[in-house]
Amino acid sequence: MKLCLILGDQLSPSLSSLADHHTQTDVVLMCEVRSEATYVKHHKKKIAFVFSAMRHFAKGLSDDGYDVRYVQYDDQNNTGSLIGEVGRIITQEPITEIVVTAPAEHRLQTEMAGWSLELNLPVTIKEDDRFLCSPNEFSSWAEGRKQLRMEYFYREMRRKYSILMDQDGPIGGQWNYDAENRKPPSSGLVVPDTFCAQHDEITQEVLALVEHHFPDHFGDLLPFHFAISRDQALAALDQFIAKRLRLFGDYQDAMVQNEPWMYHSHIGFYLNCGLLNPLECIERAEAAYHKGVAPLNAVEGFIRQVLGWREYVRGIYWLKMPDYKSANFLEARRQLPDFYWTADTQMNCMRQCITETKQNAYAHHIQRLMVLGNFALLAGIAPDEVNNWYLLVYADAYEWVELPNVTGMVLFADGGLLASKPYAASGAYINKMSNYCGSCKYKVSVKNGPNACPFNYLYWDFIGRNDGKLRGNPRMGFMYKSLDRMSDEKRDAIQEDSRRFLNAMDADEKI
Ligand code: FAD
Ligand code: DLZ
Ligand code: SF4
Repeated sequence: MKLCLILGDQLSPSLSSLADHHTQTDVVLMCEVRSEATYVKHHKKKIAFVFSAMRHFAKGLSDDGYDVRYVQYDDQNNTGSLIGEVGRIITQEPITEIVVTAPAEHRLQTEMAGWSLELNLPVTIKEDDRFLCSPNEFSSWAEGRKQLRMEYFYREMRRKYSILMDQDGPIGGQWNYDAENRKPPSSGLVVPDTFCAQHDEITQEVLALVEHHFPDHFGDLLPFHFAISRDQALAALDQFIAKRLRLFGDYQDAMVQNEPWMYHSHIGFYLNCGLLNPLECIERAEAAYHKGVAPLNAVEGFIRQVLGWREYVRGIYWLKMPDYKSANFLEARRQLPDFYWTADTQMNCMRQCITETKQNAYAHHIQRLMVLGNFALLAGIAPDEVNNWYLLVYADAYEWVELPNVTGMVLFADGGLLASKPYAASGAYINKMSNYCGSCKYKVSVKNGPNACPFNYLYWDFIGRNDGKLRGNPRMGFMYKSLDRMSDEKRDAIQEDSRRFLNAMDADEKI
């Protein structure tokens, strides 16, 4: 009798561990365990989402004739860990082999490598073939290359899957339409609502359970509207394609006060736990282009995120772990300020993005990168602290995708493996791409002094502080020329403002 263990982010009917499953003789095990729910203190909405999606998936398997053993979180006999639950079932059933699809996170793969010895049973770990590029394929692509640029990887993937191709070349003649995708928000945008699922009894039970067992976890549990089944996730995808894809490209980088969802797809939650598979999302978007539902800049932009960035960051993760986790090229050591948890800051952009993160377990890419991440980079916050925050606050967060985005893209902590230069920016960028600055206590046009936008002086302080590490970067030459041209008084003012601001932040004063 085989035991197939299915994890909370493996909710796909096509899962490799189910491939040779005999419903008459084999069993499936799924368990809600303390170890997974608390290895970081996940946002309440994320736990509710994963548990509800797991319960719905298990029910679907049972309806299809699988023998599913489902361990609920508050089951009296729940041991609280995956190995504990596997250990418990093998004492009750004549299990001869354990099969599992490779976990997506390194910590769990390492743990599982020891299971066979600990449990005294063969444990087969199958490749996770839900991704479009395997770790081996990525490592062959990376071999011998000086730089691992996403753009070249993405072109290979376009060719491999024949997506948006016109014979050997890209449809429209260009691989990338990003230059058209940087429109600031125009006033009067009417952003369509995001997908809102109704609760059923299973979700109601899970919500009560999360409220009871995780009261001190970050974030608002209600309102809860995530899709929790494959059918609902497909409906969310279709709604994106019909209503938002058309303007996805134009407003991809735009941020608007009290508009958390903008024209993004909000499918990361569903892709990462297996309710959607990446190729079906790509193919539906491509079909929308051919039917004239959405223009090429939008469709190519969306496909680049899923076929390019998503697969690329996973490739980097498996290529570079475990060392990647301790990377700290810029030697950033500061603690994460408390306002990342409370949103209690006078910086309106930060307050907006943190408040929306608390409410929705979601923020879109530019909020994550150019507001929340940019601040952490400029203020020199330690990579461990920043990674912990990102891994727990977003409902789509798993280490394989979170870590390269934070350590590589946001913090430049890998020294430039993923990004060719730090994504550091002053208040001018945030002002251009959002309407946040109009409602801020600070003045984005002021460069120094107590009323100045902190991003302005922190930006130059960051450049000056990291001179030894960044001056040699060819893409930073212009910045260092500008710094060199500054008067001593100007440089002193930047340093003084930054010192005052960061000291106040470290002392937990409201800034
Ligand atoms: P859309 O903007 O609609 O994009 C469509 C899809 O493309 C996403 O669902 C996602 O699957 C993929 N995608 C887009 N950008 C990226 C990227 N940079 N890396 C990987 N996939 C991408 N994404 C996660 O899935 N989990 C994370 O934990 C996560 N952490 C991030 C942390 C930081 C600091 C940054 C800058 C980005 C992070 N991202 C993460 C990438 C991206 O921000 C999210 O995928 C996206 O915001 C999810 O919202 P969406 O589904 O509306 O995406
Ligand atoms: C995210 C998550 C949570 C909150 N809880 C569980 C759980 O109780 N049981 C489970 O099997 N999986 C859970 N998950 C998803 C796992 O953390 C995920 O499978 C690993 O991090 C590997 O990516
Ligand atoms: Fe953010 Fe500065 Fe604009 Fe305020 S002025 S919202 S701190 S960028």
